[in-house]
Amino acid sequence: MKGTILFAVFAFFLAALPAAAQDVIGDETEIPRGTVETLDDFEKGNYWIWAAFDWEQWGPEKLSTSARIASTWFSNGRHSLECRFKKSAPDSDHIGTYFMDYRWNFSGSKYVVLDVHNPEKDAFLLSIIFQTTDAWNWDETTAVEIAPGSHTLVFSLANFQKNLYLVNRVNICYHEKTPMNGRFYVDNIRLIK
Ligand SMILES: [Ca+2]
Repeated sequence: MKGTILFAVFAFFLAALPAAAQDVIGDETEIPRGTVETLDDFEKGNYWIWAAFDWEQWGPEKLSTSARIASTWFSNGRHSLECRFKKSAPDSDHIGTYFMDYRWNFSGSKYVVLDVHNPEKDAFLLSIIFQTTDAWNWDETTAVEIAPGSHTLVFSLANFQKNLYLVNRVNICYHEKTPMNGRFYVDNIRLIK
């Protein structure tokens, strides 16, 4: 009887854990302290598109096939971005990207942090690419392996500090590990100063 009650209490605490308790991976193992600025939480519409045939002038076909608002998984509010991808073909690239354009000034930002959910049975890798300055530099973070489940990703921006005054495009970049058709979800992309 005592065991049953203990188990029930334990199960209650497990169920009550907030989304923020999911594992933190990437350049830090804890969410860094600092001023938080939300880049997108997907609650006010969709400003993202996916790299498709129009990117082929820059290289082979990408694996990204759609970027749309979803409510099947989210870490804040009620919505996230669902990014779909297809498995590579012999002549295709092994990445897919999902991007948003604007002219941001992220000067002073030390980290980009986002919540990611992988509903598939296999892992993939994910990085963030800021295309910066009028030269459109390709400022890419180290890719992190995304196992099935939910994670908070922390990427250091230490290598791009001098370019952050002008960010033209933010790319979420999927890197294929096991060829598969699938999807992942992204929510609460924020910058930490
Ligand atoms: Ca959200």
